[in-house]
Amino acid sequence: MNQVLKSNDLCWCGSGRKFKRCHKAAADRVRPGRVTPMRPVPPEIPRPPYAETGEVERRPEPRVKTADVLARMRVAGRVAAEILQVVGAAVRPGVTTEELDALAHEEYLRRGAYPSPLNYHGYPKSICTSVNEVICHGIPDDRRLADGDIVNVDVTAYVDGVHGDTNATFLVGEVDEASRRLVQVTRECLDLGIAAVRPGRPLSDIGRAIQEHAEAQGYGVVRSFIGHGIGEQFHTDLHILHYYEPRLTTEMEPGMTFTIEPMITMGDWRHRMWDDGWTAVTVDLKRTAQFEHTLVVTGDGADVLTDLSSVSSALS
Ligand code: EYL
Ligand code: CO
Ligand code: CO
Repeated sequence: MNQVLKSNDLCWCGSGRKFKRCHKAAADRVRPGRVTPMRPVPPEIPRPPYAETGEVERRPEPRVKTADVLARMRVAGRVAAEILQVVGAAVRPGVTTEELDALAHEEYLRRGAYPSPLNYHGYPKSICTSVNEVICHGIPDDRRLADGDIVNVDVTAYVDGVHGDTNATFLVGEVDEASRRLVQVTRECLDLGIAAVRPGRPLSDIGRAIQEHAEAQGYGVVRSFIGHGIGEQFHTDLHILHYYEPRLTTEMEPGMTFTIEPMITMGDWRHRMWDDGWTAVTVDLKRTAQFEHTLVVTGDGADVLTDLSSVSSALS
């Protein structure tokens, strides 16, 4: 389509600007594809309450978890991390996001896990796959990943009554330097957010660390989608902002569990929703990346529950 014009050619519109600085993003933009019906989960796999109806009822849930809940969350976190690793290894040019979903679905079932996204508020798939300008909640479909794309894969596993939620952005084939830098800085934003976790400190420390780094690198921080408390429910009322909000004075306490999942943009951080009601894209169609971990606040920092390389996970 747009392959007639190379990135550095003058744009067809007569602006006098290079194609890549003008209409390239619009020509390349991700479009809604064909979505297959929900995949079944065998009855022997325990399901969260919303699995049948798609309706999510919030129940009160302690922010500080019991040792029993925490032990189960370590398992759910590790399962989610393993599935993310398997799916990430399958990312390559030519694969459809639907095929990644099918692979993920199989990997959940193999581990006795229910895919938490499936039928959550009616969401139709077992993972989210968010390509290029898609900020989050992209629905796996028949679009083939193309050389040069970036794709975020978001996995949440429900195991033994608790959820573990993690995501990462993967490079598809040869990716341009600017996008690779976006992905790297986004990973650093998550790491800095985690490093800001400390008992007795306000939750606002997390967003401040993330926003300072992102903006110093010339990037935007998405405001409309946030991290969240997690445990027996996929989302609890604990809100984790990725930008500085001084009114977020809630103190972090040992045993609290939540996700940090910054979405960082090359341009405008504001989003538009596709007509499907799920897929959020950047308003300027510039690329965006995201990384996510589930963690528990410890006596002196954070313990990441969805990190395969962490010592605690290895020993649990
Ligand atoms: C399903 C529900 C609107 C996820 C997360 C999948 C998507 C759009 C309603 C948050 C909210 C994942 O925490 C999440 N990801 O890290 N909804 C989610 N859905 C969905
Ligand atoms: Co997630
Ligand atoms: Co999440």
